[in-house]
Amino acid sequence: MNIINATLRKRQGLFTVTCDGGRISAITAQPDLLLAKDDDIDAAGQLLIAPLVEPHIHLDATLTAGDPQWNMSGTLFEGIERWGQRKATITHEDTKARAHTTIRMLAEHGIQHVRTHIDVTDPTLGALKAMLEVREEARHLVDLQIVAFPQEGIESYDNGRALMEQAIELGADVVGGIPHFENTREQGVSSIKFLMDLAERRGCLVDVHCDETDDPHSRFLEVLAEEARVRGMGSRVTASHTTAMGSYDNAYCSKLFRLLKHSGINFVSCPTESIHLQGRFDTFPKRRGVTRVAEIDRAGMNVCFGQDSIKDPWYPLGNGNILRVLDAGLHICHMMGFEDLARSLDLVTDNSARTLNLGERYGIEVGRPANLVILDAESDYEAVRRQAKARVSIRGGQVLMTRVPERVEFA
Ligand code: 17E
Ligand code: FE2
Repeated sequence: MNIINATLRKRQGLFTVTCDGGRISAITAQPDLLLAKDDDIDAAGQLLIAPLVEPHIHLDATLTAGDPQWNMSGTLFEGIERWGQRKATITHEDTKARAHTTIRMLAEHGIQHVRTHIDVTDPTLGALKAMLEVREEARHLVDLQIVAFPQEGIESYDNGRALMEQAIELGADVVGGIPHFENTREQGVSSIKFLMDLAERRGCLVDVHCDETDDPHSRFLEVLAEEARVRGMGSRVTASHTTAMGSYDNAYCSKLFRLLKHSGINFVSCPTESIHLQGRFDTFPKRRGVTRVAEIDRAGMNVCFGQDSIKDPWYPLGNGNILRVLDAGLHICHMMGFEDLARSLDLVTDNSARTLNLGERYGIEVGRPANLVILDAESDYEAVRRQAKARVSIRGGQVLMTRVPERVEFA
């Protein structure tokens, strides 16, 4: 199969990308526009990209907002309390149905790689068991990485350590954490040592909800980064949210950034979620409550954007469209200069793939899996400005989804 007349990011001209046996077999520069023949797919000069990536979403909690009660304060902590009420009633089938519906919403928007945080502070590990089945059942749509996420703490939840170990034993891919929620600073620190030991021992990736608060004294990021540095695990470790960094002063941050760079860890920011949940204890002036995305990026470190929630106890909106989060994130993080806009898709494609350690399983290169998306725009800038839709999504060299563009007719 050939995809003709494709614009590729960061390359000049038009290309034909050829897929064979589920892999990309050739990338050929075209001198001119070609006419489609046989089973060619015509990109018509639009962008052909590696799939969009969702690096951070809670698929166990998705589509539960207001059930049984709405989060009225809009804080992270009320979200955790409301989720606790819903968690008491989840069933295997209910969890699977909501996760499958959400994965279809993601796939519709050209996403084919997903990392999901699943709450394992539950003596039955019910949501995790459901999600392990979903990971297999949804394979034709997305590659799913499951994080064992201790929503109510590792040290401050009964049997928290044992539940984390069991979750990895059952087949979770990534070790999670939530040090800022542990009862004491010491527990936060020991939870990070525990989870890094577990990940190192079991050969797992790490993705910690880290300092998701406006409290400038929440400084677990330095602990996570140092553990990653000493163990040489930086590229396998991710710090999610790190919203407290938006409240750290510059003197501390300048010291912190040196360590962060040495550690080589990755960052995920969820800007729509954080602008909603943070700043809740401020009057005016009100903090943005978002980590220093532009500064992390400009310091040469890896940072990407995630959605976090779709209609759950923490965040009532969301629809699976990661370009909506990119749009909001660029605004919120002051990344609207031309150079940022011109490479903005990095934040939802290549940078996210690096966070997920996808390596050679991702990217438009000969020999890599033929997972490709045609976006209805000719550049990153236009894609984000016009909120371009995925027109065709190809997975393993087969068309997975096509979208008929909407047509507007004036009277
Ligand atoms: N749980 C948490 O601790 N933080 C979040 N942002 C969500 C769930 C969505
Ligand atoms: Fe999260």
